[in-house]
Amino acid sequence: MDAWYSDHHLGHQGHTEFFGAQLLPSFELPVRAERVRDAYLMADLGRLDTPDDAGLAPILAVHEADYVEFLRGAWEAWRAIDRKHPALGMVWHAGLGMPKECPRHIEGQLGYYSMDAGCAIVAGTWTAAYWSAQCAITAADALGRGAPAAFAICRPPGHHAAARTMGGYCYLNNAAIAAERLRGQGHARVAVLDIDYHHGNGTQAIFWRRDDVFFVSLHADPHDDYPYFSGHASERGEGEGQGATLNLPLPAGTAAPQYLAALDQALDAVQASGSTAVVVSLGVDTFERDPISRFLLREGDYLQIGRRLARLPRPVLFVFEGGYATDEVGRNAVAVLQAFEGA
Ligand code: Q9C
Ligand code: ZN
Repeated sequence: MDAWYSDHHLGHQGHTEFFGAQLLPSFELPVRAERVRDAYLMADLGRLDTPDDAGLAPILAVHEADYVEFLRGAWEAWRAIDRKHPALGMVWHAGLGMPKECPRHIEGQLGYYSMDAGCAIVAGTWTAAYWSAQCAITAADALGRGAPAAFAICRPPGHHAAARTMGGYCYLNNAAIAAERLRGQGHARVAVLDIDYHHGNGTQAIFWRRDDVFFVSLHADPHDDYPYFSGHASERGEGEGQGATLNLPLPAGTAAPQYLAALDQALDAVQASGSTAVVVSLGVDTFERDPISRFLLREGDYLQIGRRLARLPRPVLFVFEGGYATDEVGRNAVAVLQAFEGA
């Protein structure tokens, strides 16, 4: 399968996150995507290309225009206050619902448009997020031209971003944008299978009331881990989307046998959904040595995952999400693709 990658992600670096009360360099580093690209090339799976520029329209098909405008201008606005450090929100409207009025002050806007302090903004953040989304869009278009599978090496990741909210290192929801693009190609039903360690809360929210995109996710039980406020098994979608969301939360310490059993359940659900195209949110932060996660998958387990994913209906678009063990992130992500292709 071919893959898409853009160097523009390199401008999104030097951003920070809180670990308790300590402000640390973010775990979400440029080297992650470089390692995935290198492992992809090493595995000789196909061509690596830079994405086309499909413009803002496919992004605006998922995200609200005011949010996109905010992302584009946030760094410039922040510079009026602080010319040295990343922009980071610190006041939220949690529990109050989306307020009617968007604040004028950039600090207020950062809180208005975010769910947590996991999304610092630096000079290159918008450009990086834009081209990350373009990777997913161009890869989806390759499927539209008949490719059975494709790989979007996206950075920053996307699955925590909702229509008007950033969070958890994510600004634009690459997987949701790709799913929408596949819908536009005439697929009546598209599935998003999210195997990142964390619940894909943004993707779930975007498709919550829709039955044309089936969302299924395997992740750490939100009672115990980020994003805490969604991902429970009881969440099944609403309205038209009732039944089109399926969450399979797993406990800390989950290893391959339990994980693969849940994956089988997810694959059966995708099959039953009648989807004719699938987006896989491919996070490998399920790895035993991932620095922010608590599952225990080993390198060889990613081959097992890939073999099972070969049961998915085609075409399949892999969108890179999380994975923070920088030494192994490339090998683990590409192991999934290799086994998928070889199966
Ligand atoms: N110390 C993805 O994997 N961590 N995002 C919160 C902060 C947020 C992960 C704890 C983790 C977000 C795409
Ligand atoms: Zn994750």
